[in-house]
Amino acid sequence: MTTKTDWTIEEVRSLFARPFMDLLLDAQQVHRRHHAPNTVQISTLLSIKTGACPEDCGYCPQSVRHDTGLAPEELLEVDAVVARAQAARNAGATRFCMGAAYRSPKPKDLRKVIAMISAVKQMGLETCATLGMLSAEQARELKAAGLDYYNHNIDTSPEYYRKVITTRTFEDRLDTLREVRAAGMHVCCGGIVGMGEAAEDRAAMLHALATLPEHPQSVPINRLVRVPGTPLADAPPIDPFDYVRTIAVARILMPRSHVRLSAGRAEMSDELQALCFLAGANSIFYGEKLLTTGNPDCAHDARLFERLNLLAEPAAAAAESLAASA
Ligand code: SAM
Ligand code: DTB
Ligand code: SF4
Repeated sequence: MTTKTDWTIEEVRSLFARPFMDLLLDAQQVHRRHHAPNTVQISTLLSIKTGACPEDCGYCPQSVRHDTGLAPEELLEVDAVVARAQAARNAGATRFCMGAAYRSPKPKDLRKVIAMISAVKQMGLETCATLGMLSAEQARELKAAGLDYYNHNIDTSPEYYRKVITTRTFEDRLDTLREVRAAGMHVCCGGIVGMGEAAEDRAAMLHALATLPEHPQSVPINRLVRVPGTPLADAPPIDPFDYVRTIAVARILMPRSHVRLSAGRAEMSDELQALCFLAGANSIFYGEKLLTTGNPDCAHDARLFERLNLLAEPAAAAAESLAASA
């Protein structure tokens, strides 16, 4: 069965305009047609190279241009990454995502990252990396090393993008996404809300994602973590219900994708997260840290899963749902 990729912006706007309860009911029904109910895919993040990034992304604590007090760290050693992946697997994660504060990876660093990917893959974990812009050749090398997913977010609408980042363009992001698809890797691509964008920008962001040649297999919807020292430190927080609406519309537009309740969970109540799961979110980042900022502690998340009768999705089930969507 093919998945609709020709959504019009009017269709997206009219989903956002629906009464909240109707939208949630529809999103949950779409969710149940395509995914096992009550199951959530679990990824753990690790920053393998931290800070001192030359890009000027207004939201990011790792940009060299913002004084956030973050201590930069060189690329980690392979053994250290393997130890962290082992701990993530023991804690119940099925996917391990390695993030680096690069504009794009340098050849020497890429060789080391490739060794990390092969080692993590051999442990039976799904692998994901986010390393900035890639050439076609780099994407092929990562695929050959065993990389399952590449995370590269469009972050916001094409129009709002240039107000948040000036050192690269929205089209640069699309170019890398094309290379990742061409290399045969799964795409993890979403964005951030709560950056002072208008409701129209959220509609345009989801429209851009849902009209890619293929829906990203994984769609992280981050709620901005407002880090002091970044230009967006004082951005007005998004209404929590508008965050839930964004999740619900993403679920309806991209029915087979995993929609991830991503950054920002540390500031969300358990009740708000439950509403997000009802709206069709079925993936989270698990572990006490995202890349440089905090995430709910594991015991709290385990208890939340218990209270909501949620189960961790086995890696195999994630693979099956991907195969069904192919
Ligand atoms: N440097 C690479 C890049 O930009 O693609 C990879 C790492 S970058 C930190 C990965 C993603 O983290 C960004 O695209 C953005 O969506 C997200 N991110 C960064 N800072 C954030 C923040 N303060 N709140 C929410 N999401 C954030
Ligand atoms: C994504 O969409 N969110 C993650 C992951 N992909 C790499 C990163 C969130 C970063 C939040 C800010 C920080 O911890 O530095
Ligand atoms: Fe660098 Fe990525 Fe942060 Fe932008 S989002 S400053 S590219 S680490």
